[in-house]
Amino acid sequence: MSTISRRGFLATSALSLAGSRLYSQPAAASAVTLKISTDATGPHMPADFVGLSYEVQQLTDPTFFAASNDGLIRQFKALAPHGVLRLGGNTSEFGWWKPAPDSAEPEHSQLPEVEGWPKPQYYAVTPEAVRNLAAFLSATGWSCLYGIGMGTNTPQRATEEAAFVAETLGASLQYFQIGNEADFFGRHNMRDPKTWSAKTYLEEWLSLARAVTSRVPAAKFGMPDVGSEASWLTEIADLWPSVQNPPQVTTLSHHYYFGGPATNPEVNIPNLLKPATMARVQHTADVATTAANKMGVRVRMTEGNTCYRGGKPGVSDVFAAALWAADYSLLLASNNYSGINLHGGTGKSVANSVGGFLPGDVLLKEKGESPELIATHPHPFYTPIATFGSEYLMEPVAYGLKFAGELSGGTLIKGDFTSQLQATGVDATAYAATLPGGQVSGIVLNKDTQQNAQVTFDFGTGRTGTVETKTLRASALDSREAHITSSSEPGHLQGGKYTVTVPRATGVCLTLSK
Ligand code: BDP
Repeated sequence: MSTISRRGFLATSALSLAGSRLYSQPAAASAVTLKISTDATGPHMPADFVGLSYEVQQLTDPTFFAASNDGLIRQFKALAPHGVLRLGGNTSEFGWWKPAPDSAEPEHSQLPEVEGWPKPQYYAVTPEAVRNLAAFLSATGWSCLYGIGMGTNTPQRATEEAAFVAETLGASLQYFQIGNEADFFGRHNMRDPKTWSAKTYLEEWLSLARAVTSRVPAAKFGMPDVGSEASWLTEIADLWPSVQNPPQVTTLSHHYYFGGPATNPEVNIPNLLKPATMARVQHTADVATTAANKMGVRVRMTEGNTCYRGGKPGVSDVFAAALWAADYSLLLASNNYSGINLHGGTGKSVANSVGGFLPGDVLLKEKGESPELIATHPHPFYTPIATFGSEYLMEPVAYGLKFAGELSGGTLIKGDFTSQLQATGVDATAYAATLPGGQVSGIVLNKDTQQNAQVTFDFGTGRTGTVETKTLRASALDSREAHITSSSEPGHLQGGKYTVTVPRATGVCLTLSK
């Protein structure tokens, strides 16, 4: 790490200017009353809703996911007491299972290089890495979605790996995924684009999953883990009734990146936070949940973030990403998703997953930023937990995920809260849930750069109790920090109501005691 202290880092003058412009107008407050009816029960948000996604290649350093990696374990626990670690990414197509130190490396397919896709460099996944992963999961209280390769794998190797992983991870293994973003295999020369489709994918997937199931009868799966084609979920759900002896699929999965790559000017803070962004998320959720309902399973967003190919400095690594992550997570929870995994890891593993370098670094160099300043950014830029030397730090995007996790384990309360808020002209969203302990929590995310929102929660006349408040905030949307602070004193309801002012670019979570 450079000599510039990461936490003491101040935004560059360009960023500070942008920040002051974002906050230059006096704030108006728009007032709204949200009726919180605990009878209006919506989806259950699992206790382990919050998750992270890492490249399978991360396993090539067996000391990373290991019981000895205290710093990383601390960050996982700080993010969520129970979370889900997903291993996958583009690099999962280039790993091979090496059961013993003297196992011979298989012959690999000769693949041409494709921009934005890993160079065809293969690496071994070893029993040591999987054993250490098991200990890491026990130490964190997290479970795992384990990614087995599809692009260059064979049923035999997939089966051997699955058998070892199932036995070693035990109850920490939620399910296997086989293949990452197979909908892009045509584009990436992994398969013949002329014949590759949801149907041919399903046939190939079934041959691998059936092989795994023959060795591990209790094996569960999530699929198809598409990068963009949500229509594959629809097609698979339509084809599923005709599948003979179907493997046990518990989850339909897809990925989501708001935009990309870093050089794309459309990837900016205003676009990330505007209501139309979440309207598109809602559209995909409608497609995905319709397919999942048909199959009697749930949906999980297994890999995503603000900006593909490793993120964009000034968007992915700033407070705006925290508000985005909180809102995105809760919108998916209110659509009955079982969880979300934001992608990240070390700079090297993610750079390898996209062809060897991060476009965000090129962008910073072109802007004339010095190597010392570039080193103060997290690498990859979107990573929820950043690695700085031997230190691990939760980035703003992780604070957003953590904040959304306040409702984990709860039952969401139905209501058109967001529409009501947005009808007043403020870019804010709201969610509410009954928590397992009987408390009621409401979260307001004010993404507006100008207006404060004055929100009255109406819990019903006769309801009494005290209110604890947590705030998700930073000095500006483009600040490289995020904070979650708690109220020092509890508040009180008045006539069953509680009013809170949610300043622009701030999130507030209030929890009413049982
Ligand atoms: C996804 C890949 C992942 C990459 C990520 C990115 O699955 O391996 O790291 O994009 O582009 O499509 O940042």
